[in-house]
Amino acid sequence: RPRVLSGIQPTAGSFHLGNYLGAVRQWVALQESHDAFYMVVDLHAITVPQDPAELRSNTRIAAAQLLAAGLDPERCTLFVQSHVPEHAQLGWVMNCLTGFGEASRMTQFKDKAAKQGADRTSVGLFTYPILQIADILLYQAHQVPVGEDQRQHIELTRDLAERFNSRYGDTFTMPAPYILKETAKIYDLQDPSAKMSKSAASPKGLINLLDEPKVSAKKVKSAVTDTDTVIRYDAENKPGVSNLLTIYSTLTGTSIPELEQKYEGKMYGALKTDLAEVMVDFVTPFRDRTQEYLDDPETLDAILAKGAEKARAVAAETLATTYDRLGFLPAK
Ligand code: AQP
Repeated sequence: RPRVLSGIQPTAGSFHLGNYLGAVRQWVALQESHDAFYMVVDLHAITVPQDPAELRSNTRIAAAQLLAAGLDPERCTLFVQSHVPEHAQLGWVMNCLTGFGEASRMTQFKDKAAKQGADRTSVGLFTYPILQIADILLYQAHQVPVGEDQRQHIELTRDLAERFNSRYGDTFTMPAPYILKETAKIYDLQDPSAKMSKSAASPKGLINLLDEPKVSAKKVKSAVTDTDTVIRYDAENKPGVSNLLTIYSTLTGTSIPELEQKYEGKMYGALKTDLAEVMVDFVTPFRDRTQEYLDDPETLDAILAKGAEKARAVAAETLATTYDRLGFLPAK
């Protein structure tokens, strides 16, 4: 079976709809056909300041949400990144192979650093794409299911795999991004030109899966659309309506043409009211299942411990080969 690897940050507590539709949903599907490794990336989380108690709690909440979304520890390997020290170890190696110039071109870093200001930006945030390279290469992943915002990092990962392999001999599998066109980028409900993001300008545009369902329903109902009246998918000219159609279609499995037909001659209000209901039907059981996992932290921690053990077996082997190729003297 081909291998997939992906990760999600435990920073905000709740996942948002963009995380779910852009990434986690694909993770659930891929565990059926792939040898799948999924992790909660706490090492990435500390690239910005975190409260220790909150980070610990949010890490469990993230794992609980992944299970609630449908990850099955019998079908995939679910773990916490810091439980596998090889990530930081290979991360250092990759830091030494990456050019300062090429790291400086990462647009995610530039965007985040611009929001924070130079004085508040850590070197860790600058090098986080390089840690991501290590995350992927450690597992010899063939595919990396992520949202569109991560594409540039996967390209850098490919460059580094190629560089290492040509310099030191074939060591790493060449990974490819796995990005579904339809859900590659879910947009902010208030500003459909921006991606839905936890650091959005206004919380009104962000659907947090663990919010009270009625809060999410209200956000859907007040989504920004346009002054036209036709319910039609046209990402360029009607980004707000198109985003709602994408969300509706993905959550219900109804195709966009079918939805366009269903809402022919109807007002935007009808679409929003129905989608609000769809949203409530989706988040209500999701929240309940997440809470069930959180109510039993021992079982949750045991799942993560078993996952870390499985992940370490693979990661340690890759790291040992890498160290050997680099010419490190083996520890006796
Ligand atoms: N709006 C989105 N549409 C599609 N996919 C998205 N992802 C994030 N936002 C969208 C995908 O979710 C996965 C996990 O992302 P992360 O843990 O890196 O979270 P993040 O990028 O920190 O989430 P935000 O909200 O985008 O954070 P900020 O505001 O800090 O930039 C990834 O696969 C990502 O592509």
